[in-house]
Amino acid sequence: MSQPILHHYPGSPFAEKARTMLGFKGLRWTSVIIPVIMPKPDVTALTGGYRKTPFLQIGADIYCDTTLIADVLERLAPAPTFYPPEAAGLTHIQSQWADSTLFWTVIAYTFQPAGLRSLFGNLTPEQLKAFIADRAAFRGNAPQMSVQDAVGALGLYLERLEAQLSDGRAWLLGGSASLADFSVYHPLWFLRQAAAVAGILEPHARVKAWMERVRARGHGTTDGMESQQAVEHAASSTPAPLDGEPFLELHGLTRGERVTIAATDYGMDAVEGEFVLSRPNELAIRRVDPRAGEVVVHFPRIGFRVQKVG
Ligand SMILES: N[C@@H](CCC(=O)N[C@@H](CS)C(=O)NCC(=O)O)C(=O)O
Repeated sequence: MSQPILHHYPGSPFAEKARTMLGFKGLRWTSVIIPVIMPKPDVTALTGGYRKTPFLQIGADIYCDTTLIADVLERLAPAPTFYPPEAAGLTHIQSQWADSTLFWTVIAYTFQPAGLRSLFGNLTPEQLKAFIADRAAFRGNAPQMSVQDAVGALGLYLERLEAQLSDGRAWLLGGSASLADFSVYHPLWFLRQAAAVAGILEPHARVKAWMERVRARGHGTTDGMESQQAVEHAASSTPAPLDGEPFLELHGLTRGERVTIAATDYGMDAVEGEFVLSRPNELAIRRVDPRAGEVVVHFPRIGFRVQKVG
């Protein structure tokens, strides 16, 4: 199997989640830096329209969303695990809370004027305008929150995380790291980038020490690649075979039907193709792209909607 390729950009919190997950697994990976805003022609060639950051490529298989990327990395490198038995169930529950509620609370909090200056002070007014217009279109059903509400909520969330660590445990769910650590880490990492408003972390000594433990695991070892090369790599690869895979029939849809798959929260651009994989926690479609050739695009089941075409 070829080395995993992460398509990402440095300032993305979810990309930081993926980078720290790769570091935890001690994996060697290829880094492709993608644009921060649309258009992203090489991204679209590979994903068929999904535009969120990051995504993972293995040959001609494209894995969208960090929840699924975690499962793929777990298959590639089972140890150390993201899913320690002592935290079974809770791992996914806390991770889902952090990737949605905590993430959007941090976004609302950091996007107050002083935070915006820390984060985007280096952009020209035109670049900032383009970024704001891009993200307004991207927002979809994402939760909206005032800065005042976000200040109150974030303060409480940080207190709760501090309480979770109060028995001296090294990781959020016990003595072993789990996926929850990476999901809670990335919004707080982003908060730190907004230096002018990051003081809200200060009273939380255990949270800060825990963040340092996650950071210290690093990002793994990387090689670089241009996005165009990644498209060529997909074109010269064959998707992993899916023969003999059980197909979970929900919504009256069967294997081989033409469907679209789209996120239900935000960045809801639909990807169309032939429905080829339906596992309890994973969906995939096969599509043929003029540049990337035959690719299979995979999504987690939770947070995505499958619809029959026509
Ligand atoms: N549920 C997704 C969320 C990804 C996400 O929201 N990524 C942000 C960047 S942190 C994004 O796509 N922003 C727009 C863009 O990069 O074009 C995941 O877990 O990967």
